[in-house]
Amino acid sequence: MKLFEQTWRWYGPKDPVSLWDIKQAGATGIVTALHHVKNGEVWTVEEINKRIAEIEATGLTWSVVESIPVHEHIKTQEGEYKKYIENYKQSIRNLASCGVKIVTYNFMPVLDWTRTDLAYTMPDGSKALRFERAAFIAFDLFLLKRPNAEKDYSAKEIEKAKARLDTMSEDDKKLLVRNMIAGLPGAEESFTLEEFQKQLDRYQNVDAEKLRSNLIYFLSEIAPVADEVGVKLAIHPDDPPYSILGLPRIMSTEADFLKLIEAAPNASNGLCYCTGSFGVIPENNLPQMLKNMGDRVYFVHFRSTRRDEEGNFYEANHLEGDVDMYAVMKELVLIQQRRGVSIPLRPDHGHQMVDDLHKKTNPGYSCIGRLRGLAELRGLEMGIAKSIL
Ligand code: DNO
Repeated sequence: MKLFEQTWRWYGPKDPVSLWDIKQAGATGIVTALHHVKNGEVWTVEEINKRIAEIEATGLTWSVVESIPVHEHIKTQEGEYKKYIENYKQSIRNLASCGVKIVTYNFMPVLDWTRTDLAYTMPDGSKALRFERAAFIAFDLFLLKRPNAEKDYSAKEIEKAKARLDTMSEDDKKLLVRNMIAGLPGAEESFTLEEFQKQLDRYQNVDAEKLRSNLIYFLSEIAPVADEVGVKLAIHPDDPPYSILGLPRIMSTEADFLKLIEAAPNASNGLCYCTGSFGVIPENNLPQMLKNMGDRVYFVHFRSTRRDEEGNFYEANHLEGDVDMYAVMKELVLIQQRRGVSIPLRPDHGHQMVDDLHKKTNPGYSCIGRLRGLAELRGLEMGIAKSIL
């Protein structure tokens, strides 16, 4: 019986969650990146091996890279993007030569994931991550003051955002700005408001079509290298999965992903199936997506969100929220048996809870909430697998 490989994201030696904590959570595979290497530079064999030695000293394995960042110039095809693509290829080759064979990346302009609130109090006292649309629009219109931003919203939304702004103290505003642009864990960059607007401006002439063609170009360059050295590439969907701040989005639906496969059918070209990101759009039928794209799923993030009609969502406990975890897990169980492989899966995000409420933790990446998530997910999987296989 093939069960998922239990993995855990670790931010390296500075992560307040230690490798021993992770081992005690029951994970065997580590998901990490060389966060200290500058975006665009080659990951050397020496640095990769150093990280492997740290991980293996605890009896764990470096299973998945999350992520090798894609330099902004590759996304817009400016400046030295060709050099950055060559560096990316070299990093893939170096990782393969050290035995690390799954590489996650994303192609989101400027920002990786985005939330307005990193400590939203749940009824049980734990803290969750949240995206609140009125706060987000207030940020865009009144704090960032993005030129022409008002065109993206209805009069009602603008009014609501104004009212929301009026409830905020100066500290609340500062915190919102920081949450939006200072970089969440794993994000590649952090900015001041001015720098941020400059980054947005770089996309003025890059619409979704252009961004997609830049991604396809990038894939047409790196996928043959990945094929050759046996590395699987796993693109992460957009989070949230729709356009924000006037930026184009190209990886939010099944159709988006299928276009990539059509354009670059290489065996290495695959998906990081993230229920939390895809799950924010009600039209995304998650079990069906897994059914249709299962052969290309090389890495899995499981988490659930609860959305409402206004476009707000918060991150729910792993088995709650809008994602039908039973249905997606069942598909995953079937895919693994069919393919005869254990797919690496990690509990994505978790509530800050229990003792972690008194500690400084990485938003979404505290220990106990993810430990709870992983425990629930492995139990769910075993229950399904033993009853159907
Ligand atoms: C957030 C993560 C993302 C993800 C990247 C992949 O918690 O899922 O930061 O790692 O988008 O490149």
